[in-house]
Formats: sequence, C-alpha cells, structure tokens
Amino acid sequence: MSELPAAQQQALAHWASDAITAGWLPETTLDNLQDAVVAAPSHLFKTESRPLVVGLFGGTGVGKSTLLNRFAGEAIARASAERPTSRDITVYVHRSISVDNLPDNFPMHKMRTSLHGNEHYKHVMFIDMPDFDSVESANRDLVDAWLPHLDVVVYVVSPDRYRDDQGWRLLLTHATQHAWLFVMNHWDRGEAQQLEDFRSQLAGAGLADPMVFHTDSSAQPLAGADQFDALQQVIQDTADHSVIKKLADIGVVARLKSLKVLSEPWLSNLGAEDTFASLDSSWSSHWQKHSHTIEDSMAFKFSQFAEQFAEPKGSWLKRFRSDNATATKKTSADTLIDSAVLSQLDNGLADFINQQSQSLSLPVAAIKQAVGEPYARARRDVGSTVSSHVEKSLALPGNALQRGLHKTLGVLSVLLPLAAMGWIAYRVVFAFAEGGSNPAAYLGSNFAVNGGLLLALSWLLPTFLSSKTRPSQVRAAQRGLTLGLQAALKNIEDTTSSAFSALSSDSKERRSSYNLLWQTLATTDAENLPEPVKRMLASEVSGVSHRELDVRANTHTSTDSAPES
Ligand SMILES: Nc1nc2c(ncn2[C@@H]2O[C@H](COP(=O)(O)OP(=O)(O)OP(=O)(O)O)[C@@H](O)[C@H]2O)c(=O)[nH]1
Ligand SMILES: [Mg+2]
Repeated sequence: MSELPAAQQQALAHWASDAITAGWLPETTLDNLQDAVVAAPSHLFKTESRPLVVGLFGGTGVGKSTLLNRFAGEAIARASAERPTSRDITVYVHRSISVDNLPDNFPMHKMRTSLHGNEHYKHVMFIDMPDFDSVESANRDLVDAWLPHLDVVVYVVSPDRYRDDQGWRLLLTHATQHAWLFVMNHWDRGEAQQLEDFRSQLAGAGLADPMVFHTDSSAQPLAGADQFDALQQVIQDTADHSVIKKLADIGVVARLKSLKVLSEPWLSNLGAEDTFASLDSSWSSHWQKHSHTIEDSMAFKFSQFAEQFAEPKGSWLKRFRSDNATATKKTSADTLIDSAVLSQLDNGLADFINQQSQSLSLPVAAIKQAVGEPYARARRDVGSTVSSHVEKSLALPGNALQRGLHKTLGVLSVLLPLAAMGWIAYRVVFAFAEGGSNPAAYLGSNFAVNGGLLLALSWLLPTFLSSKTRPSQVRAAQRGLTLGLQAALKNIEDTTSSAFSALSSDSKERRSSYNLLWQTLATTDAENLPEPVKRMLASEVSGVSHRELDVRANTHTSTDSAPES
C-alpha cells in the first residue's frame, strides 16, 4: 500500500507528459507533480514490522533538542542558546531497529544516530530535526527531506512563537499527511490564554480537538507546569503495531488525495464535455462567413485572370492540353492563389482558434496541434482545386443547351452548303441532259446567280449563328475560378471540422484514461483508532473514509496488504 502514491505519481506523470506533448497542458505541469509528497515512514525500513516514527518539528530555540534529551533521559542532542543549534538530524532509536533506507539524497554525515535499550521506546523512533525557520537553507532542506517520513509530528512551539507564519503554512500543507501532537514548551514563561489561543488557531488547520501539551523544560521546572509525562504516555500508547499500520494507511490515502487534488485541475484544460459540440457549429459558421469575404475579395482578380485564360493564343485550355501542361498548370495556380490569399486563409483559422480558446478555455496549443496538419493539407490543395475546376469549366463552357445549339449550327454550316451544292449540281447535270433535245432547258445566268446566292446563304447563315452561339470562354474560366475557390474553401471547412471532431475524441479519451487511473477504490478510516490518536488527525484525513478516494489499486496493490475498509 505504501508504494501506491509513488506508482500513482508515475502514472500521472506519464499521462501528463502525453498531454503536454499534445498541447493540452503547460510544460510546467510535471514540476508541480514531482514536488508532491509520495515518500512514507515505511520507506525507511525493510521489514514490515517497524517503529512509530516521531519527529520533533518547530522553529529555532523552541526546545526540540531539549525535549529529545528529556525522552532519552540523557543529553544525546545538543541544546543551547546558540541559534540555530541543530544542523543535523539526531535519531534516537532502539538498538534492535535498523534504519535501512535513508530519504533520497540525504547526506549521511548529516545524521547522528543514538541507539538505546529503553524498552519503553522499543517501538518508537525519535527524530530531532533542525528548525524549519532557519536562516540556513540546508536546515530547511533536511526538514523537507525528513518530514514525509514521520508518522507523528510533534510540533513544538513556545509561548512567544506559536503564531509563526512559516510554521503555520507548513502545518496547513502537511496537515493531512501525519498525525500531530503539539507541545508548548517554555511553559515557565507561558500563560493559559496563549494555550487557548494556540488551540483555536489549530482548529483552523482541521484539528478540532488537538492534543496540546505544555512543558517546562528549564533547569528548574515550576511545580505542576509540565505535562511531559502525559506526552510520553501518548507516544508510547500510539506505538502499537495496528495503530502504526492504520496511520500508515491514512498517510497513503492522504498522499493519494493530494495527488488527486493536484492533478484534477488538469482536466479543465481538456475543455468541458459540451465544449466540442458548439466548437463544430461555430467553426462552420465562422468559416462560411470568412469564405464569403475571400470570394468577394477575389471576384475582381478572377475576372482579370479569366480573360487571360480565354485568350486565343496560349489559352488555358490549349496550354493545359499541351505537352508541358503540368508546368503551365502549376504556374497558373500559384499565380492565382498567392501568398496574400493564403495568409488571408490562415488569419481566418487563427482568429477562430484564438476566439474559441478564450471563450471555451481550451489551450491554443492543443487546437493548433489537432487542426494544424489537416488544415495545411487542405490549404496546399487550394491551387490545384481551383486549376482543375477551371480546366473542367473550359472543357465544357456554357450550358448544355448552348453547347448543343452551337454544335448543331456548326454541323449545319457544313451540311447546308453541301446540300445546296448537291441541288445545284443536280440541276446543272439535269439541264445538260435535257439540253440535247430541248435547248430551252439550258440554265441561264439567273440560275448561276441564284445558285451562288443559295450556296453562300447556306454556309453563311449557320456559320454566323454558330459563332454567335459559341459559349464564352471568359465566362467559363471565371465560373471555373469561382467554383474552384468555393470547393477549396469548403474542403478546408470539412477537413478542419473533422480535425475538431478528432480533438473532441482526444479530449474524451484523455479524460477517461485519467479517470481510469483513479478507478478502483482504496479507502481507509479512522474509526478503529484509539480516541487520542483520532485527536491527532486533521479532519480532512479522518473524513477520507466517507469521501471514498479512488485509486488504481488493481495495478499497484498486488504485493501490498489490502487497505482496511
Ligand atoms: N526557560 C526554558 N528554557 C528552555 C526550555 N526548553 C529549552 N530551553 C532552552 O532553550 C534553548 C534552546 O533549546 P534547544 O533545545 O536547543 O532548541 P531547539 O528547538 O532544538 O533549537 P534549534 O536546534 O536551533 O532548532 C536552550 O538553551 C534550552 O536550554 C524551557 O522549557 N524553558
Ligand atoms: Mg535543536
């Protein structure tokens, strides 16, 4: 069970780095996660049967080392008027116990161990720590390294130093991760009012009925002003195997809860569940509006280009059908869709992303990553889409009726003169045959004139009408350009819209994989603890049993003992 927080921290780190890569979370996310407390008292020992780890914690000069000496009954830690006095960790532990693993990066020369044979403290390991409010940062680092390894924190204050800001902040941050005992030392200078004031202050940290002892550790203690024996008794009573195990479980749940509290806000970066439904429709209406603006701004340019394409020499159609058609087509497309048009397209997308990331609280980086590649692909196709529409339009100019009429008249401009010629030839041959017996049958000059006129008319009329009904190449090119641009813009709309759908699924998958990390329940409660121990717990911890904290117990608890329910 004690390995759960570290495993969960690792799983969360994995989840978070994936989300960082996809742009959902800022780079700094992992730093906060690494700062979370996952170490536990049991990590100090190899064996499961271990002592209760009790640490003396407090500002400089409050009497921590003096109190340890009182527990030990001898001067094992240096206590003096020098500030700060302790620069090392002093461990006071029964000789049957071995501390197998020191906290990570803990310097050995910073620890002094005092072994004893006192049977009263066979199951307690005392740790005297340097002050937390030291001018020496190394002292503070030692406190930080050891604090997670304490089952019970004995928070020592003095009557004039119990309202310390730094201590208060540390207490609030770590309240749920330990059991707490409070000692107002220097009680020879204290007053009942100060004790009451300290108690009510502790209620604000979730300790409604804290165990606060007042001790007078001076050379000549005042009679009745010292509760050291009571403090000693509570510690001895707490050093019971089942209580130690329960406290450890509570500590694990508290650490997991801290990880959950720390990581849950990450989900807000994935956007609310209904965010993506509106994203898709907003995109369509935004892009359609933007498309109209682009089409309007391109209309004049298209009319100019259309004339170029329709020029008889080297027209679009002819150039496209020629051997070097590919090169010609590319150049034309690039000329049409120049960098100004492309950046107009880009601006449309960028505006939308900025608007939406603000109104829907989605990270810009995540949206850009999701739509960037598909959009770029569709953007690359704009030139070729326009080109192919122009090509198609020029191949089939005008409408079907126009083209049919033009074609028919073209055919007639050949057929009618042929028919006229046939008829004239027939009349000439017939008149020539008749002329042998009847000279009047010969055709006169009138026939020659009329025949010529007929021939001319039969050619001229359909040819003239055919040329008049020829569908306009300019209009065809212009239509191709317009339709091509519309198709390309629609393609961008659809492709980007699919990317938004993919973004939505990605968000959903990440959310559910996060929830999966916390799926299986691991709970513990403070119900079976002795009453004094319950008073050492901050309310958040004792409330965990009712709150049900989910943890990925399946994957991590196989070798651990199951938590008590
Ligand atoms: N009058 C009085 N003096 C005390 C009491 N407890 C400790 N002292 C004295 O206060 C001074 C500081 O005590 P330490 O035990 O060194 O204090 P500390 O909390 O360990 O201080 P650091 O190691 O600097 O963090 C010593 O000179 C002690 O003799 C007390 O209850 N009453
Ligand atoms: Mg000290």
